[in-house]
Amino acid sequence: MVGTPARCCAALGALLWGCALLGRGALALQGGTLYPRESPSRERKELDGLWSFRADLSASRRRGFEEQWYRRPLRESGPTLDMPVPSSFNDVGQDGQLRNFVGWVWYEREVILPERWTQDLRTRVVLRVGSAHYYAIMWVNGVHVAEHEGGHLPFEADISKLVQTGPLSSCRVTIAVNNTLTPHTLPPGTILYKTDTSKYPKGYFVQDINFDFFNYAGLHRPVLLYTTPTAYIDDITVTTDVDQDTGLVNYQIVTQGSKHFELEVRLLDAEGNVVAQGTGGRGQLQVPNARLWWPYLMHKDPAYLYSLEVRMTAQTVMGPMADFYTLPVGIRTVAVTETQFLINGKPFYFHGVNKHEDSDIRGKGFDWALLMKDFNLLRWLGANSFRTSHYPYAEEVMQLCDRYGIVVIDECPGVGIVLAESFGNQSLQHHLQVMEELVRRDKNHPAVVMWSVANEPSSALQPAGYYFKTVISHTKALDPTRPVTFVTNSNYAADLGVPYVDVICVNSYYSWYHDYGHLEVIELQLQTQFESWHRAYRKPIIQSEYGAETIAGLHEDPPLMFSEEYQKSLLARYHAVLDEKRKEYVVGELIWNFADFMTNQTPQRVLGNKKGIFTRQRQPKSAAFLLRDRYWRLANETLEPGAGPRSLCLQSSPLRV
Ligand code: GCB
Repeated sequence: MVGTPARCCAALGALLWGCALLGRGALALQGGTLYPRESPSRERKELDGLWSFRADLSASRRRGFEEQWYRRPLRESGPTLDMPVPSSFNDVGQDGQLRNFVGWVWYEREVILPERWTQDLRTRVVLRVGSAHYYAIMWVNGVHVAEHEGGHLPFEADISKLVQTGPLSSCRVTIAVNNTLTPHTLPPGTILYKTDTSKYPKGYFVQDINFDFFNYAGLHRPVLLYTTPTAYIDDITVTTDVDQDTGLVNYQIVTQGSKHFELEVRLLDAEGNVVAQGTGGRGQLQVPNARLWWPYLMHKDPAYLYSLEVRMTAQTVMGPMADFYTLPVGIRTVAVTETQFLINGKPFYFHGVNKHEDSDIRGKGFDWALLMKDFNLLRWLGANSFRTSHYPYAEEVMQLCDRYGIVVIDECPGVGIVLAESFGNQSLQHHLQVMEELVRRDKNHPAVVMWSVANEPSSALQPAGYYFKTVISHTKALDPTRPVTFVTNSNYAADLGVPYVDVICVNSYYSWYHDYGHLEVIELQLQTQFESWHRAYRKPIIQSEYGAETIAGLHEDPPLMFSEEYQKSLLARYHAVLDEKRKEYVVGELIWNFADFMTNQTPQRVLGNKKGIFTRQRQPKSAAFLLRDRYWRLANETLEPGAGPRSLCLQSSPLRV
């Protein structure tokens, strides 16, 4: 538990926006963040559904704290709305004020707990939030249990003591969420007060941001309760290697709750046969004739997963206990040379997309149907990879990537770092903490092959060199097994961060933001871009964004901007150069963007960003078919002759769902 209500309110008294932002959230981060899975020793209870909700519309946005709304059921302190969880709150209602609301919103849910959870003192009950954007404070039965900064990573609180105090079998979960962004949050933002009273009412302010997606807010991912025994497996770290035909699985296990325990680990293949076993908190399992985890379309049997079963048996003052946790494990290696990105020692070419977590009504709210649609589209397209532009995606997304062999560049929310004050120590410390949380959450996913610490920062600013050197070396220390990058749009000669990356990821929008309307300049400009970067750094390069705004159904030939023809021509011209350079040192291309997505309202955006090859409703524009032909052709080149799946790749419906 973190702090007391009294402390919490004292801290809140001093601020209007973004709560304390004093790193107190770090207290909620101790320990591992293993995804809550059911096992013979663990249960789950999902709290998805309708929650009570209220936006604090008071001028100070602090009324909820002043009146201590968390102390009593929310309905007793004023009117409430029904709000779905998970979902952004912005687009659910008919109220324009809520869509653009900035400040604290309050969520509350009463939960009935199984009797065993409240009576059995050998049970540990944990409350876990998948994502609350941006700053969250959580209470159970009016008691402050956790605080977390950052909208895209999970946090949790052990609430056993609170729910095991008496015969009560219900608990009231209250979560206050603040979407305010400041120069020191990730992503950063600024609150602009408009003080000219001839133009704006008193107290008028807007949230300013330097990134191109709508700052959706709320409880975006599942909230759940889960149990473990009080002596439990807290964290598992797996790294893998390959020695000829033998797969090496290195494991490290952290436990809590007892000093007297034993650990047994077993590695099972997909048919459930035990292929290796060991004991103790760390060790190496050797798997003869290992089946490797290969990316989708790189092998006839991609995404092979083993299961690592961990069993802890402990002696405690309350008697013997056992905890079980099963982790999917893919055996694969990743390496980078001056010109190549290697997976399992073979050159891998990223032909994929950039995505957003974004859809109608639910905004950034997690949704299984949308997720499956997106994965089906990715596989239809022949995409073998995506970047989690511009923040970590839901854990369930990463699990599907493991399962389908979709390779991931895992990006933190470091987008829009453009102001000098966002390169200071406060921002840097928070950025380091976010990388810790991200690596802790995603380190065991075979699909994750590279970390991206930022997108398009002002990396030519003087402090950027030290800043990125520090963030990147910290990330490498957290995870020495994966390359690290950030995505740049700076000039190659001025960029101070790129010296520290393993792979250069470059965004460019030739013939869109520059020389717009002039498709004929693309080839020359793109060649110059690649040659300049490679000459300067001798590192592999990924074209991490390129694209054109396209209104579905708008046709113009010869191509004019915003038409489907223009998007196709622009892409095709990029592809001509990519086809030359991928023979040398270009190791990937990621289209901007998979689907249209919502942004702030600006004169440049027509109901959001329309650079998707699919509409926001996931219907294809013409460019989707162009890209599909290309990706399947690229995949077909990669497959070894005689490997069989060439024909699989050429089938019009190549999916085995
Ligand atoms: C970029 C950004 C991305 C934008 C995109 C665009 O360079 O990385 O977030 O949405 O350009 O469409 O302008």
